[in-house]
Amino acid sequence: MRLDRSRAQPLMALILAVGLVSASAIPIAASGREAPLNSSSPFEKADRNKDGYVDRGEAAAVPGLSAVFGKSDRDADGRLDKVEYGKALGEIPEDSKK
Ligand SMILES: [Ca+2]
Ligand SMILES: [Ca+2]
Repeated sequence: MRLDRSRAQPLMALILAVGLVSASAIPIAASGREAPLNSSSPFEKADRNKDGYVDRGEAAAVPGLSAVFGKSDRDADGRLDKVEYGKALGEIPEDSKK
């Protein structure tokens, strides 16, 4: 009995440690400056009509985006594709995102 107990405890500690690490890794990864690329991506949300671009009207719904729209529209076609949108989000000052 004593043998089983002393062997089980390090194993339990390992399982607990692994569980803690994998549980805490998620918030750490998500707290980065970039928007998380999960199922509800900000681009999909901003692209209301699902044409694959965020136009100025759609950008108006995203706080701070209108101010950086022109700068972020690299090919000047009047709309942001996914790459441009990602860069635009990086351009928005933190205090205008709230
Ligand atoms: Ca659109
Ligand atoms: Ca563009």
